Amino acid sequence: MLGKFFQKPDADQQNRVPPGQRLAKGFPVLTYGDTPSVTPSEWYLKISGLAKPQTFTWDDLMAMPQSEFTADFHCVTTWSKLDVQWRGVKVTDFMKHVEVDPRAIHVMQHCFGGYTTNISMNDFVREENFFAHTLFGEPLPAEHGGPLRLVVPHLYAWKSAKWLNGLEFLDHEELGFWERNGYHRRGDPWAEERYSSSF
Ligand SMILES: Nc1nc2c(c(=O)[nH]1)N[C@H]1C(S)=C(S)[C@@H](COP(=O)(O)O)O[C@H]1N2
Ligand SMILES: [Mo]
Repeated sequence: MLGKFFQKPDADQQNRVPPGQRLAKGFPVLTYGDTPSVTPSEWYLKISGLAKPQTFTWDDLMAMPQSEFTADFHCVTTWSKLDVQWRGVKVTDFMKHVEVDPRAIHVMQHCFGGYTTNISMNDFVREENFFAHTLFGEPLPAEHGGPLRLVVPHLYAWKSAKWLNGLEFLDHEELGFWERNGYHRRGDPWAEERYSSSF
């Protein structure tokens, strides 16, 4: 049944919907806990762990090259949304400003509100990943992670931290919030990496 909240993919969209996913009509909000309220002037992004310690401000981020992105979004709770339009800073452009120790092979994303999620360096530093501050031409709404979130289109969306405020570089894998609670370490939607095999 599709009903009010889901729609059938068009013929040309079918191969973009991963197995077990349905297309959402709107853009659902998926948050564990409260939505933090953070203004751009209060926002910061702290670099820690195996990298030169630094804290980026909103102005620092805005001074970096700004790009437009169109990306598909896949939540592990089985809804996907195609062609979401964002504006922000490419991870690869941002990382030109960060001095990472070559031993760093994993990254922990930290957020206002305490959420965490882990990602390998290879999955993090990809050409199509970005820090988003604009959604469909409007400032990113608080419930979708404003003022700033990460977007990692090739993994389930729990890897795309909202209200991002820290990147911790690690020489080993640590598990974030959902990963400690049964979600998969990596979360590739095309391989249906939904849950950790030990659960
Ligand atoms: N800080 C934070 N980031 C988060 C979450 C969260 O609860 N807190 N939920 C994740 C999950 S499970 C999904 S599906 C997406 C949802 O993004 P949306 O609410 O913009 O649709 O954000 C991810 N990032
Ligand atoms: Mo999700």
